Amino acid sequence: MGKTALIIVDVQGDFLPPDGSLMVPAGLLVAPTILDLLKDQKYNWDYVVVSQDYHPTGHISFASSHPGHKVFSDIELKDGRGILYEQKLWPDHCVQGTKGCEIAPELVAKLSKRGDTVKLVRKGWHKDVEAYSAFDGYMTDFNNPADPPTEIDYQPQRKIVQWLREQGVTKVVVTGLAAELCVSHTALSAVASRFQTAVLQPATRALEDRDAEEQWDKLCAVGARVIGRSNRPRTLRWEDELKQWLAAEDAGAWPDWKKKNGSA
Ligand code: VGL
Ligand code: ZN
Repeated sequence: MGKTALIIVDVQGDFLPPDGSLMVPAGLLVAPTILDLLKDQKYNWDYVVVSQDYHPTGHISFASSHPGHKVFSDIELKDGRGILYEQKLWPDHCVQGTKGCEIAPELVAKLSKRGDTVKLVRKGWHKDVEAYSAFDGYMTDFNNPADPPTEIDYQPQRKIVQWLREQGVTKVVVTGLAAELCVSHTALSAVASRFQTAVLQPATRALEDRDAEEQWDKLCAVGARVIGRSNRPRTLRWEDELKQWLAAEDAGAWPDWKKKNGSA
């Protein structure tokens, strides 16, 4: 049986009430649920990966870096890699060294006891590169984090995927903030790297619920599982649904056609 990893995305001051600059309205509900997940022996996480949005001042995603453009507007940009893309402009948030960048202290207290089985991933660290997926960050020690690299990494996913594979991880469960942005992008990366992937909806919250629903549909379409989806009829408590998914030999995250082609 493969190993499991719990991924905790961006549970940081600036995404949390009461005064986060990019506050997820019900964000405070996420940390207690994640703490329960970590405490409960029945889930038995082999590894935990914690992501941290980690921007320098003047980051390309900040509206304040583009005078004349409003917060939450979309703008076409060329990033530090020369890639043209559409950026939604955010208020300044998760600036390195600020309070708003800090991971929720109750999570830090619990996670810091896990030794080598917890890793930190910091993303969006380069001034001119946006990153939503936890797989696009640099991986470091949770208890003794290293400074960011100096050069852009053109294939950041490789190292994280390789590390997870080396540990024997086959299943990942994604939780945290914000549901429709960094959580869903992280889950999409996990599917693309062929991990059996679940999002645990009760352990995420969205900036906009409707946008999250759209992302969950997309994730289901590529073979991920959305556990505990709140607007669907349910026959199982999400705790039991999660337990069953974790126990399944083939949790079916990768589309069936892969198997038919004999390449799974
Ligand atoms: C996020 C917007 C900008 C997130 C990060 O963590 O979901 N959203 N940066
Ligand atoms: Zn950000």
